[in-house]
Amino acid sequence: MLWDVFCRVIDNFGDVGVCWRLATELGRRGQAVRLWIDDAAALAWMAPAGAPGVQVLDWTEPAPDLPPGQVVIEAFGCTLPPALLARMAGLPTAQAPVWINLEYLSAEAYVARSHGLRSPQFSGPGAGLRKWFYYPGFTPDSGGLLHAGADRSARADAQAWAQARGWGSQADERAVTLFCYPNPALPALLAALADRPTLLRVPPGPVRSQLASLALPPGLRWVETPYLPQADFDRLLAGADLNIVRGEDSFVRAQLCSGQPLLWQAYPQQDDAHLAKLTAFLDRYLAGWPAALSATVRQAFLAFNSDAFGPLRLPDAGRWPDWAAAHGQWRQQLLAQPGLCEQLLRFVTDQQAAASAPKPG
Ligand code: TRH
Repeated sequence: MLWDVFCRVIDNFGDVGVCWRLATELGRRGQAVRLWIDDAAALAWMAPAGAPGVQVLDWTEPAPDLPPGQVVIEAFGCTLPPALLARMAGLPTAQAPVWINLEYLSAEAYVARSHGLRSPQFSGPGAGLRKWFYYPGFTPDSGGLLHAGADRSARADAQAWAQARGWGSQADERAVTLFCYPNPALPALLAALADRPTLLRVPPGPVRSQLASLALPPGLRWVETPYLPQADFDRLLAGADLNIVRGEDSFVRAQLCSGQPLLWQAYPQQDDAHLAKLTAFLDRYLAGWPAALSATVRQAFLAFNSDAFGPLRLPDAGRWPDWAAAHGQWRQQLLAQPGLCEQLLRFVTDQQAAASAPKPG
């Protein structure tokens, strides 16, 4: 099938990162994908080699007036070009593309309620069409998670890879990825990490200037990692002892590519909406964890996302194996569920079959 995926970059790299993963995973499954993107700059380092089956196209205004593919994905409600909608609406129902709005990830209860809902269009250039809401999520009643990269790199291979790049940890050091937004809790985090020698691997971003402005506690050191292709970024996560991640895509990769724990800084939203997202995630993630570990980790996540919850502490160094074991069980639980791409393909096939089935009467 031919898929048109539309992506508008709001800020940072999550919009393009998620769309690129989706496109490459579809391509790997034999689908043809046109990825329309309004700002492809980040793909120069995220995807320098491209991917089989994926064509990247400039989403200019007005967008090129081409016949649509069989599936049209509107990532994160980015609003499709009016001319494309008009073309789609002009097709007989059985030939109209399956139009999907791929939503942001959340663990909140509305995801299961809203996943797969239909939105008939009554006005505008797409009048007569229907759009489907597709919600990624952590549970079987959601649209699932993109599994891409989960099996890319075993921990030992990823560690050897980091060593070869000059970012290896020494024998007694633990390795921590630090990919977060500037964060008032950073000094407390560094203090909490200082109970053992620790190497921080820090990708590009404003947190580097914050780090540079702080006096590092003894035993901590940091190295800068460059912008990496997405597959190498996954490797960076796979080889670390703790991944401090942000936004959406690195947050998911830290759960699927690594059996070692994570700490997440949610993308800050107005009215603290991200805190509801965070607590919904923690309720699922920490379910069944030993009580003391769960309480410490919950507190660490909360304090890392809002100074209302400080101070930030981490599990003691001796508890890290338990922390990793509990995280590893969550990871296995996620990997046992069908991935987003597999579910999405089934969803599309079902909608196509329903659209071309003879109508009763
Ligand atoms: O960059 P993010 O903060 O992205 C966002 C966006 O701000 C978006 O608007 C918001 O809606 C969303 O978060 C919730 O964090 P995220 O989602 O982790 O995206 C980072 C992407 O960049 C991810 O796909 C991994 C990729 N990446 C690399 O491939 N190589 C690298 O070296 C680095 C640093 C990142």
